[in-house]
Amino acid sequence: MPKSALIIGITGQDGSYLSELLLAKGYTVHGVVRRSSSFNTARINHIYADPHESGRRLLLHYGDLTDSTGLRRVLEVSVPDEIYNLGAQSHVKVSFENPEYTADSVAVGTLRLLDCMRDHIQHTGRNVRFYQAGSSEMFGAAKPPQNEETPFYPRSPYAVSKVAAHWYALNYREAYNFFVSNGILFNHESPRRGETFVTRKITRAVGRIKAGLQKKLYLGNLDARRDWGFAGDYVEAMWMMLQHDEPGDFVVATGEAYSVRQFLDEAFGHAGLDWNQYVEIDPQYFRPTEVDYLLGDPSKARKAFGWKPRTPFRELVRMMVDSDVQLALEEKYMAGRTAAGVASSR
Ligand code: NAP
Ligand code: F7E
Repeated sequence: MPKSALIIGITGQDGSYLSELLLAKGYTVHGVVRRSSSFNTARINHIYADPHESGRRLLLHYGDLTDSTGLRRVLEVSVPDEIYNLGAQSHVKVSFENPEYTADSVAVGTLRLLDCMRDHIQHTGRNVRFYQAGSSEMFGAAKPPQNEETPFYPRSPYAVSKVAAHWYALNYREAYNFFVSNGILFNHESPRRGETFVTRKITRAVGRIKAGLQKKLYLGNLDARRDWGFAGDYVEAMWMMLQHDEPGDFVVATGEAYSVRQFLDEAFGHAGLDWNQYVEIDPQYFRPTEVDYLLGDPSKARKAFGWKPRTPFRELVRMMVDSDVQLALEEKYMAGRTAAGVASSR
């Protein structure tokens, strides 16, 4: 029987890659989309099929992690074999501005979803597996390298909320013997990464500076070090975790860390530019409490189900720069067409 999956956070970076992966494996994919006054489905438009078409395997439902009634309804309608909870207010700096909403969607939202699943399993007797999107931010100030045994030391409302979600998930595994796995994923990026995360902010700027659309790039702490991988590789680990014999907690990382400064070297260098001429420091991008150094040890995931990263740092940066150089050229072309349209209408 083909499987069915429910993805909360399907419109995000990871949701889009995971949907592609599951559709390619023959799954029917249900996704939860938030109601928004503007379109928020840009990352999944290429796999979306109109509801009037027959044989669709991607189905979208309105819902929100802050609304348990809606989540319950989506679960009953979609009847999934696997649930992937990727939904979150996922920006660390924003979580200092909106801590309460971050806790509500990330921590309590996970609890709501787990409890909907509990009722669903108990009244249907079905087996449902649950993936929780945990984060290396949970390690925060803990000394690198970090693995599954490293104690959490969260440094932001986002990270504290992810720690709570991690423990809710673990508690549902132990209390009810459910198949619930926590992925502890280190930073993963792609051309679909949100534009306010540092990697994409940099590669977008490289493209726009090259195209003459931007003069400066304002950043915060350039000394922070991160273990950056490719999102396409990391969604495979999520899926593998739910196919494994036993549920558990697994670190997913590359085992290499680079500073923001090194990311700048690589990204601007690839475009033939010197970042020192364009980058300025703006203190508004500093965080009240920073996470200095994240470096993951993914050996448990490798041993348990054979996952390993495929995309090295350099290739990742180049992929993102190439994509954003192209995007900026399209942006410039469209701006030119609009300007020409305005001139000819006068
Ligand atoms: P992302 O691009 O920010 O996507 C987040 C998704 O969650 C979007 O679909 C968003 O919807 C949705 N969402 C936000 N608030 C919601 C709410 N209240 N109810 C339902 N959905 C909501 O994040 P990502 O990079 O794909 O990451 C996926 C998950 O992994 C997140 O939980 C993130 O915290 C976690 N994570 C990410 C990384 C990383 O490096 N990328 C590392 C570790 C963990 P809209 O499109 O409408 O905003
Ligand atoms: O920051 C520094 C910043 O926002 C990385 C999320 O996906 O990964 C992500 O969280 C570093 C930090 O990612 C700017 O201070 C400097 O040290 O790209 P980021 P993050 O905070 O690591 C984890 C694993 C998640 O789970 C999260 O959901 O870069 N930095 N200057 C800057 N960061 C930003 N955003 N903007 C700057 O201008």
